[in-house]
Amino acid sequence: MKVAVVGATGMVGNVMLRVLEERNFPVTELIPVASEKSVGKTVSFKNKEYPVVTLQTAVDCKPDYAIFSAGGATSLEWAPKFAENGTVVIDNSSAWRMDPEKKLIVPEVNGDLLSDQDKIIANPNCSTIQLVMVLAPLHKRYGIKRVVVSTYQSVTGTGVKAMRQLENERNEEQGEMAYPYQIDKNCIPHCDVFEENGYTKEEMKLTRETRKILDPAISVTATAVRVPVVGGHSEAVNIEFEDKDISITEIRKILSETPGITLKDNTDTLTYPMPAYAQDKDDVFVGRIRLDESQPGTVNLWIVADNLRKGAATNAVQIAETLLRK
Ligand code: 2RA
Repeated sequence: MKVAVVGATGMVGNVMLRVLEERNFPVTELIPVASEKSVGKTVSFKNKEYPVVTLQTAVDCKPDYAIFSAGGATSLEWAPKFAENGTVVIDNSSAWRMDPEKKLIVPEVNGDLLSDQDKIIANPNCSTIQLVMVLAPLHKRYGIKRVVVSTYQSVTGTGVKAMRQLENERNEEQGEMAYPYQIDKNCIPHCDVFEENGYTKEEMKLTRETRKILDPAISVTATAVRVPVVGGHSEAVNIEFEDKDISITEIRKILSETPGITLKDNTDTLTYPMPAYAQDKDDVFVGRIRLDESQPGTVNLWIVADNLRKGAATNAVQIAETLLRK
């Protein structure tokens, strides 16, 4: 398989290369793509050095797959060019997610929708992926009416500049600011840009993408917060079900038996998910499962996942793996 990784030198692109290696995806030729300033550099993959090339060169190579993590503008312009050449594009930007003609896929949730006719496939936003991984099996069993989610998002979701800002602040050094405010010892209720309705794009992604993936009838409202951690995103989730006869024991059983989910839920042993322990892992971790005592048929729970792995790179590679099995 010829595989192009567009954005290969970026934070997510680097993780994509590692995941392709770890999962032994059948890459016979890697085509790393990055910005003009990186052309000519090399990236290491399976103990071999591959030269970084331009987007046009990569299109001309007619790869079997092109996995993008290079921003929406690049994807909107170049994904169709790859697709016209017969390449299957899996895009990690938001460019195609809400396109009614494009599929928005979490393999464990709706991977069965994929077909060999799909040429541009959208990878959901990281905070959406970990959320729907947990909602999907519960929606199937009880029917979900409404979801209220508050996120606690790692600075890695913003990128290298944000990580540098956090490190500089911790070392009491000056440097470029990725955020309008200090991030260390702080929480910033602002991920991405604000929309007319007072929500941020990040918050509306959770609403729009969850409804597209699971069910447009589900009501979703979100608050997305940036926090000074690096291991992954955390989410406090309140789920109101259509079926009011819910059982915490059954919910725990359903989640523990769902592929891709690890249950960490025992307050007697202080067992619950945390981003410092989710880092570099591919599962979605769930705990703090408890009835919402203020409302029948409603549960609270806590979800943590590495936003660079299952939240981006691993999910994208799993989409490619799913297509290989078709
Ligand atoms: C963030 N989910 O965390 C967004 C993009 N990676 O900022």
